[in-house]
Amino acid sequence: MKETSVVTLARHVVEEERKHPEATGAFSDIIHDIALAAKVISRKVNMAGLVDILGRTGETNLHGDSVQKLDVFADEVIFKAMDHTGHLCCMASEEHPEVIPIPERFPRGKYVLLYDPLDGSTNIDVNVSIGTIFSIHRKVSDGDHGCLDDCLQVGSRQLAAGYVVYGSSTMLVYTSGAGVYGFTLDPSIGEFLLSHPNIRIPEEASRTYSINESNHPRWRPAQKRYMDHLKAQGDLSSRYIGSLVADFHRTLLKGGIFMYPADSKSPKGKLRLLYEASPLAFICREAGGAATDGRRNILDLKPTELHQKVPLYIGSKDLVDKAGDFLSGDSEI
Ligand code: AHM
Ligand code: MG
Repeated sequence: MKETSVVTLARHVVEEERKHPEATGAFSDIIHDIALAAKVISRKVNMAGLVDILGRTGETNLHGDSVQKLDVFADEVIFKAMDHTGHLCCMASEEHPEVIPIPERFPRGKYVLLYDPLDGSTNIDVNVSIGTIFSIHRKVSDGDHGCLDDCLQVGSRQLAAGYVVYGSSTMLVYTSGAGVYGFTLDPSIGEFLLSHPNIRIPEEASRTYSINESNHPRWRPAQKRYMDHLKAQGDLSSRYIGSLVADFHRTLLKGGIFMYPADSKSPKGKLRLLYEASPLAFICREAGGAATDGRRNILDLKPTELHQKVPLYIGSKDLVDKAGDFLSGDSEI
């Protein structure tokens, strides 16, 4: 019989897990539950264009229900998909100021989930791609309940990281430290199907640089010089969506560099280390790319607070390294 060429996310994760005889299946369960949450969020995101018909956020819709903001909805969907499984000791979300405990009525496990439920949500109104980002660590604290120490781990200790981009298709991309795999949601059967096996960031292709150039007046001189350098290369196009997941996804598949530098208004940058920079840096490294804050590897930074911000330079290694050459003299990164 002809071998089937369709690989679902569930099959892929189980086959990967079989390579580790010591694995308990917990990790497969976590990915499966994240994928389920992603499908629910995807369906809701696809309805966002009907907002004028069905009711704006803060209003009551046709059915008499109050309409929730999509990022709050996404946050709740992920929490509720993960809270009862017995695999997590706690969670942390960009939407919550503190560590989110697992409700007492559920068992707790040995993993931690950090997530940005709906990144780039200002783009919802204009039908532009948005995303979800996640990061999984092993619990390091003693005791039954997870705590801040479990969340504030250096990025290189991530067990897995991934994102979902709600674009022209919905895609889930993840790594558990053995290659980066992309799955496209087939909405007709409700399954993520392997569409991008073993993603490697291309060396040379249609590469782009990606940055919000309107911040130029606030950049430091070294950043301005690096931008001039990129433009002078002549072989890079400029693209900026304003949704990190979508900008990163393009950079991963096509090559190039995404930057959100520090500037005079945001001396620590805008993006969050734990929910945005660190998981994407882990994926990028696994795909042969790199990520720094201008000087230091993002994956070596020890977080000191949950919502810590960090400048981000991520993408093709040569371009990220070159940014470092320009910025290394800048003592104020
Ligand atoms: P958010 O988490 O509030 O959505 O903000 C993060 C987003 C990223 O998706 C994107 O890269 C960046 O903010 C865009 O910022 P700006 O509008 O300043 O260019
Ligand atoms: Mg975000």
